[in-house]
Amino acid sequence: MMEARPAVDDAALGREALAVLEANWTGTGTVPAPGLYPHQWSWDSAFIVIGLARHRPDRARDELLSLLRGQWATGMLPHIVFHTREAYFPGPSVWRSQEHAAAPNVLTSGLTSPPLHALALWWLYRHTGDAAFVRQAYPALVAQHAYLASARDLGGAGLAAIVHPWESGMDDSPAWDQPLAALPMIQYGYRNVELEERHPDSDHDRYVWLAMRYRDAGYSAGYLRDEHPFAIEDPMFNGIWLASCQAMAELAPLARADPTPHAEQAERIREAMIERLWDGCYYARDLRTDRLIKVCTVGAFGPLLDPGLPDDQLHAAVEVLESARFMGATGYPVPSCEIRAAQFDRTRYWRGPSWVNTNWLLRRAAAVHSLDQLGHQLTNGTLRLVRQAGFRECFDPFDGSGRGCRDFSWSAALTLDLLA
Ligand code: 2M8
Repeated sequence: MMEARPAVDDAALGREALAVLEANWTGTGTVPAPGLYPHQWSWDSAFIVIGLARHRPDRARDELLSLLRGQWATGMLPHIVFHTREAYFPGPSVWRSQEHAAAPNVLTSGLTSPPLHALALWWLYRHTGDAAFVRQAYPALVAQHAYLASARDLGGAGLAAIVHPWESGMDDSPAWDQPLAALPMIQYGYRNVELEERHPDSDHDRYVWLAMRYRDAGYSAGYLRDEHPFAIEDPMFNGIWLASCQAMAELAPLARADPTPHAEQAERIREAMIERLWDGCYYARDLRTDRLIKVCTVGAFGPLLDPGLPDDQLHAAVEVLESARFMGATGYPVPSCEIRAAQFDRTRYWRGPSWVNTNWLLRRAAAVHSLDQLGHQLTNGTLRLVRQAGFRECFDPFDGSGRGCRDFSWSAALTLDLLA
């Protein structure tokens, strides 16, 4: 049920958000939340950069640079940069990044995450005009995008494939149920009590098994292409990548570079998503079965971030978003899975609850398409969630009650942006 919280005005909410981010700053980076997530997570950091852009640009710059210290020589930007040796499972002793020639000195995971960083850099530039910082960060992001375009184009059509549910940022999304079920039954018994409300142990064991297979193959791109059993073209991951390519095209002149390759990359992604992921709604494509995974999740709306999305796709996708399958049926925006799906669960993590980060991404999409009413709904609904329940990790989309961690960094950071 909804927790009672004293009413807070905008100024007080902003101060609370900044205080959460200050408390979650370790001196080198911002942890997603105290306790459960004691390291730096990649797309969390990008959202934090976005939220801090207006208020603490110095901290936003440090956050991004700190994350970039974890980049591999291949260009891969890892999904976790570790600040302490263990304290989270799977930690450095599982990933063993230090044994890999391409890995940096700092300990990291071996997987990547949604490439939101160029959009975050663009956002920071937009609010600070700091071209020198763009020049400093730009080469790392060129390398990140080149890695995705080469090592991750496993389908050969111009999209980047994720090779693990963790890479989607939405680990237990119903979209991964089928591909996970096709893996062998694993029983490690790595029980993590805090994760109990999220995914069954059997799924968590499969996550670990998949990560270790990739590790044992030397994090090799050839292995991913030819053998790895989990390879998926996800519309949210690629929609974010496309938006980041467009951001790179705008930033390129500041870095005295040519914008054309970034703009061309964005077009390739747009065309490939329509060709391969569109069927009345965007779906993820399982490259191992070469079939669409026909469950509609909040990930379906990633391509809306593209200002060049053709009208047909734009209108059809917005209709689904506003319908009783998503926002039209819940009191709060936006459930992480369509509510009519058998897998929908309002209490479980990425299987139903609403998240501030995906709401923010959709609000950004509404802004690029001048969908003002949708934008207001997303802004007001999200602010209502945090005002009522605090900076929780996620929220029940029907009654707005908070779920998961408290003092969650991206909920606080993006609230700052929503308040502006
Ligand atoms: C969640 O993912 C981690 C694994 O990376 C976990 O479940 O332990 C996701 O919500 C992901 O999107 C997020 O980046 C991470 C840290 O907030 O937590």
